[in-house]
Amino acid sequence: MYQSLNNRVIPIFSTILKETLFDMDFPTEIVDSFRIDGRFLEAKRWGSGNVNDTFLATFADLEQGKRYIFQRINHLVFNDPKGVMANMHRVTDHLATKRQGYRTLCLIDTFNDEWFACDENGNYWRAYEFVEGTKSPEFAQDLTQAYEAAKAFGAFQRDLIDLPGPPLVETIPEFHHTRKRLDRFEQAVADNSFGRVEGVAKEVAFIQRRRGLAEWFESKELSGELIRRVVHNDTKLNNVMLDCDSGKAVCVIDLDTVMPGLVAADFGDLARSAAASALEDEKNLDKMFFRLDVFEALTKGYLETASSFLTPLELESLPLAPQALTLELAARFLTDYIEGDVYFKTERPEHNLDRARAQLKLLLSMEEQEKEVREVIDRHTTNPV
Ligand code: GN1
Ligand code: MG
Repeated sequence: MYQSLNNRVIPIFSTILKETLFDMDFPTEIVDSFRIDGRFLEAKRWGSGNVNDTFLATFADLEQGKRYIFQRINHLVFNDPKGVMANMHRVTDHLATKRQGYRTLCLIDTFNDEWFACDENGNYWRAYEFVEGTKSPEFAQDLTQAYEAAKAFGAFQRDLIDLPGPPLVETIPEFHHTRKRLDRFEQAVADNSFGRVEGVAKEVAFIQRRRGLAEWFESKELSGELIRRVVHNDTKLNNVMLDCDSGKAVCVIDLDTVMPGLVAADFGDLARSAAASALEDEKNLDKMFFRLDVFEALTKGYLETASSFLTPLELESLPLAPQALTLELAARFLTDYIEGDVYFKTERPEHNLDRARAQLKLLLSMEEQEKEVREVIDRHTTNPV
């Protein structure tokens, strides 16, 4: 990568290991493990995920080519890949019984009757049918996309309320525990292992001043006022496939982090991604602000499907949720930058720093519009449709 290791202690996993895994080619023999008819033709890298490796594979079928997604689960991030797949199977099975206008990811099983297969390097792979005729924008290009995606995520939460069986595996414990994420950030700043903190003093201070926001969510969760439900936990706009023609939401994807959590995390992360005016790693900060019109469309969509089950305190948590999730992700990106870029995939030396700065600019814009954000939510709560 961009940094020599210099015998320093590297948190989570080493840069060398990360590089080996992230630069991998598609191991074509893996396709033989899955129950797929037809002859494998080709696979190409797909999507913009920051953690897993995704490939779109084409198979020659009797009628025409058929396409499947193959994905390597990053087991340095998800250290219980079997738990991830067990969750995914339970969730997709349950959603498939609902038939409420959305498709469910269709997992392919292996000849060993498992939902994953391992390659010769010990990587875990899964496969599912590609959702044809759809697209997944990074941020909303029009209000319909925001409305549709939010409605789909609300329906996703609603349809999992009666998921039978024991709680889902926590695939990444305390994933959206913002206060603990900030503690981890403070630790990285204190360690300053790569000497990068001096260059980001302004950003560090900006994050530190906002700790109270994380503490509000923590206190409401500890007191039991905010309840934990099955939520998606990674509700970026690009995790909803939208029909290319009608723009309607077709399928919620990326189910690795579906587990108990707060609805605020889903609503907040969707607003963070969909209502941003620019890409997550935009370098020109003048281009990055929070779009209130998009936020209104997604609030309308989310409350259409979620207002039937949300508690009064969950509703009260919604206005601050976008800020909390944006603060959390900014802190995660900056932590990764300070620790030498070991978690998120990076394409350039200061990629994580650019991402952190873009998120902080977005957060500032959310803060400036907090009053309007509250008015939008009030309007759609008292007058949901
Ligand atoms: C990661 O890889 P992707 O895009 O699905 C991250 C999310 C972040 C997101 C930011 C497991 O998701 O939490 O919000 O990047 N996923 C994990 O783009 O850390
Ligand atoms: Mg994800």
